[in-house]
Amino acid sequence: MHNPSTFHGLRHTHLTYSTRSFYYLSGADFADCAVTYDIARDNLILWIPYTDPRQALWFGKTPSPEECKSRTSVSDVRYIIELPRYLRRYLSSRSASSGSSTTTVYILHPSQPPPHPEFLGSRGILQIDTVSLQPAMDAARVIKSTWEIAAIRRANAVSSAAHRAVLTRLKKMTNEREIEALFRGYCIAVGAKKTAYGTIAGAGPNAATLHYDANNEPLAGRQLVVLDAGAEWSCYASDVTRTLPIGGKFTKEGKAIYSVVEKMQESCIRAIRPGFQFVWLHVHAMTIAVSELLKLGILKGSAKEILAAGTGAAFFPHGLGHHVGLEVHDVSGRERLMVGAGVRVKARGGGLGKREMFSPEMMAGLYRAGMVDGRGEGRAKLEKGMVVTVEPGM
Ligand SMILES: [Mn+2]
Repeated sequence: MHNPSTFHGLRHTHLTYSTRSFYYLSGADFADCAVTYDIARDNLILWIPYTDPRQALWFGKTPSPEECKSRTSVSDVRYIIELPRYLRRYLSSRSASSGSSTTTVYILHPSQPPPHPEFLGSRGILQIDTVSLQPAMDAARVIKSTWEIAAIRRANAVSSAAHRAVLTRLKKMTNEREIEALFRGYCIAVGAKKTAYGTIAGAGPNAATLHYDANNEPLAGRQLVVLDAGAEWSCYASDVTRTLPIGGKFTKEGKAIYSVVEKMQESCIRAIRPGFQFVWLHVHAMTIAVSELLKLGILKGSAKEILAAGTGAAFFPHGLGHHVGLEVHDVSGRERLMVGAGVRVKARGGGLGKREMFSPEMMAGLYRAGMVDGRGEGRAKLEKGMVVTVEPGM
């Protein structure tokens, strides 16, 4: 697998998708590397570029093989110029030991073939499989190791502290952009140079746009601000969203809605455990939303009827959560977390990738399908080692 030069590229593209998997396998987050894994010998080798001294004058040094070895758990680190010879030897030894003239090399992406495949091909028949590795990588990435969980916890700790730093300064701020600046400045100052996604600081009606990112409107005359912002630590993401009262105090109405969301969140966090279908938690959150909105008099009628009609989706239209890992919306493994067959909706415009929106029809369908008892089939069950967000909203 090859790590292209644009490691710090856009999220939600194939490019970053595969560079994140590259980091997952190799622990290297700099450009122009390759990684090979010999399954039979359990031999994982990181191939790194040699930095010419003239190049180092401008861009600094890339890590040496010794440095890479000391901070990753790969079997070996070598210069990438030796890779073609390694592959050639590998292919000859494979065809000698298996007695077959065909050897398959699995790569993650068709645009990242091994170097000089035509030359390698002359040693036997080289088959390049570009489809099998991705699902295997996703299945591995969806279950986090203790090291990965520690990195995510660290990212979370930075995000939480940065959120609190915003809260203590909020009364003195006049524009959404000051919130973003303080949040990001705080993260950088403590060593989390990058955020896991574009910071969302939406005041007043802007808070209702799920992926608002302009962050440049005045706070004056507005009651609440939604801050959805998370730091990244060692390439691992965090995702924290809070609603804050701009003047320092909630109004009676603001507090009432805030409390509904808080109740949904706390209850889901209490209920979450391995073996549960995550989508059940979504229905659970919706059930609380409907009963609380009935108490407030915002909805009228019977909870059962409202749930069966899916009306709650008008208030809580997004999915309860997603996997978090090397990407803020991390890979799902074999089954998606929130939706089963036939209930997948793409965001309008597509620019933000697939977002799981829950229309009233879908919500009603889930409810009718008996998801409320958590035993419905065909949707992803939570497993030990998965890291997911629990983020109801209203
Ligand atoms: Mn999120």
